[in-house]
Amino acid sequence: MDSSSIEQLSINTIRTLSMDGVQAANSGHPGTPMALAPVTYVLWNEFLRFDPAQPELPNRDRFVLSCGHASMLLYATLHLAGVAQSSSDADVAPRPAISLEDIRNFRQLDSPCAGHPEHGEVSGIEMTTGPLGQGVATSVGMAIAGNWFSARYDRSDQTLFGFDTYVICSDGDLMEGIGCEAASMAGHLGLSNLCWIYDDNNITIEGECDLAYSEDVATKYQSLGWSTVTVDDANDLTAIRAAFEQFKSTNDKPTLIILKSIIGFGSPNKANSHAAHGAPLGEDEVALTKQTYGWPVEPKFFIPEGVIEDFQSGIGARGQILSEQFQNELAAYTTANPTEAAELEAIWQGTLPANWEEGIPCFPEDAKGLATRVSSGQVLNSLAENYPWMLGGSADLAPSNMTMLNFDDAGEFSLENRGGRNFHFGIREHSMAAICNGMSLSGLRSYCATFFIFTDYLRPALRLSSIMRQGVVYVMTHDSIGLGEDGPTHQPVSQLAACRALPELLVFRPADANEVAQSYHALVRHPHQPSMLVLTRQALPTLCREQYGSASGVHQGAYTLKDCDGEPQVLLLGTGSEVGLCLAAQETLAAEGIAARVVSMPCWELFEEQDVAYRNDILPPQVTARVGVEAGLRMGWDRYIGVDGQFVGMEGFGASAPADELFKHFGITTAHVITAAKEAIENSLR
Ligand SMILES: Cc1ncc(C[n+]2csc(CCOP(=O)(O)OP(=O)(O)O)c2C)c(N)n1
Ligand SMILES: [Mg+2]
Repeated sequence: MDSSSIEQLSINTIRTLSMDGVQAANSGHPGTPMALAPVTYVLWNEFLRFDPAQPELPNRDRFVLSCGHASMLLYATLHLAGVAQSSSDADVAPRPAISLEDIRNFRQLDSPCAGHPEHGEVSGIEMTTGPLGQGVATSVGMAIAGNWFSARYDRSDQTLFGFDTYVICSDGDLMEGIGCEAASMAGHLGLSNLCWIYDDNNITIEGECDLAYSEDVATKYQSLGWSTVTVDDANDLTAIRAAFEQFKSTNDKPTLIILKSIIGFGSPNKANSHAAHGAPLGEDEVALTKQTYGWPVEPKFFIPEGVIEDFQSGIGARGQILSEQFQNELAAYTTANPTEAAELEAIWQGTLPANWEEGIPCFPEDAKGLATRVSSGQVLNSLAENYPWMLGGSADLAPSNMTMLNFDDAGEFSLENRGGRNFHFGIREHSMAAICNGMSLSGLRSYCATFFIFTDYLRPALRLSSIMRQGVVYVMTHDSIGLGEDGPTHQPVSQLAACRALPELLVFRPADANEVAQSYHALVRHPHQPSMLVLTRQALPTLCREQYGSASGVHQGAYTLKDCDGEPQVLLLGTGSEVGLCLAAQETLAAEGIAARVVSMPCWELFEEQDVAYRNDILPPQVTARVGVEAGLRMGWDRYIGVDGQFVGMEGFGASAPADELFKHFGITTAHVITAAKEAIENSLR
C-alpha cells in the first residue's frame, strides 16, 4: 500500500467514524468533519508537536476546534492518534482518552464524546467550544501564554517553550464580533505562533454565506495584520502542507489559512448543502457516501488495518521524540536555573508560590477610607509581586479599574516585550475575557478588568471560565449608582443578580479595604473557579476591626460584622457600600432599644458552601425580621430575607447625578434601612 492510500484511508476513517457517530446518536454535525478530515490529518500526523502518550506536555502545540459543532472530528482524531488519558496516579492503568466505545456513545450521558467538546472531560480537549467565536478568541490567550513562557523562562541556550497554537474555525467564528476583536488583537501583537485554519465552505445553517456575509476575508485579515494563505481545495494535501510550511516560516504575524472546502464532502445528495451541517446524513446516505469513499458499508465504526499504525508512525513517533527532548532539556534547565524550574513546577502542578500572602496589606481604620477599587489596586499589586505568573490588564480602563501593576519589572506585554505582565486589551471586553481563559488554560493566573456594567459585554466568555473551571479573576469596578454622574447607561442594577446566577463563579462585593484584601486571599485559594471582584468608585470607610468582626469572615462568605446584645430582633444584611448604612442604622436602632445584627455578605457562594451550623449561627432561622441592603435589584435576595422580607435597593435603572444625591433619590439611606428594620420586626410579630 503506498503512502498516499494509507493517508487516504486514515482521512476516510476520520470521516466515516464521524458519520457513524452522528448516525448512531441520531444527532450531531457530520458535514464539517467530513470536509475537514484532510487538514486535520495533515496537521496532526505531520505538523502538530504533541505526544499522544504525554498529552499534558507543557510545550505541546495547542489544537482548538473552535467550530465545536464539528466535535466528532476531534474525537475521531484523538482516538486514531492514540491520545492517552493522563493521570497523576501512577497506579492507574493507561487508557485511551477516547475509546471506540466512547465514539459509539457519542452524545450519550456516560461518554466523554459530548455534543460539543468539553474541557476537563478527557486529555486532548484543550478547551470547551460550541459558542462560536470563543475558540478563536481563547486561542489568542494561548498564543500569548506561549510567548510569555518563552520570554520569561527560556534562556539563549535552553529552550523549553515555543509552542504553536492551531485553530480550526468556521464562518460563524469569523462572523462573530469576538472573532474579529481577537483577530485584531492577535494582529496587533504579531502573534506569529498562532495559526487559524478557516473552513471557507460558504455554508451556514440557513444556507449559503452570502445571505449575510460577503466580505473579502483575506483582505480583511491582511489589514488586521495577518498573513493569509488560501488553499483552493481542502483535499489537496500538498497545498495544505505548503500552507502549514508558510505558517511555520512566518515570524512576524499570525497566519490565517483560508481553506475552501465542501461540507459533507463525498455525500452524493448532501455535499455542499446546509443539509450536511447539523443533522445525521441518514442510513441510506451514509451507505452511499461510504461507497463514494470506497468504504464497506458495514461494519460501522470500521478502522482499516494500518490506520492506527499510520498515526503511530506519524504523530506518535514525533511525539515521543518531543517528550524525550523536553525531559532532557528540563533536566539541564533545572540544574542551571533551579528557581525558575521550581516556578514552572508550581505552574504545572497548579500550586501557589510559597510566599504569595506575604505582601497582602492590612489596612488601618480610616473614617475617610478608600474606594474598594483603590484598595484592590494595592492588594493586586502586592499579591502579583509575589505571584510571578499572575498577570492581566484592562479593556482600556486601567486608570479607573486600578489594575496596573506598578512594581519594578512588571512591564507591559507588547510586540517588543513578551515578558510583560500588564496587558492592554483595548476596548475589547469580550475577547479580553476569552484571552484570559486561554492564558489560564495555559497555566497562568490571569485577570481582566472593566466597568461592572460591561460584564454584559464579556458574559459568554465569563460563562466559559465557569464551565471550564478556570480561576480567571474579573476586577469589575464602578459597581452601582455610586458611580454617579455617568448615569444609567453605566450604572449596574441587574449585574449582581446576573453574575450570582452563574454556577461556579465567586462574586465578591467587599465592604471595605480589609474585605478587599480578604477577598483576594480567598479567591487565590480557589484556583478552579473564576471569581469576580465588584468594587466601588467612591470611597468607603475602612472599618475598625476591633470594634467589628474580623474581615477574615470573607472566607465564609458572610459573617457577623456587628452584633447586638442578646438575640437580635432583626438582621441587617448588606454588601459592599451598603454595609455602612446597615452599621449606621444599627446604632440608631440600638439607641432606641432595638437589637439588630449587621451581617456583611461579600460572597454568597462561599456562604452557601458553609455547613448548616455556621449558616444558622450567622442567620438564625428564628429571626425572620430581615432587611437586605444592596444598591442593585432585589432578585436573589429573597433567599436570605424571605419573600416578605424588606429590601432597600434599586427597582429599575439609575439616573445621572452626583452619587450622594442618587442614594437619597433612590432611598438607599440609613433612614430607610431603619424604617425597613422596624417594619420587618412588626411584620414578624404579626
Ligand atoms: C454564538 C453562537 N451562535 C449560534 C450558534 C449556533 N450555530 C451552530 S453552528 C452555526 C453556524 C454554522 O455555520 P458555520 O459556522 O459556517 O459552520 P459549518 O456549518 O460551515 O460547519 C450556528 C449558527 C453557536 N453555536 N454559537
Ligand atoms: Mg460554514
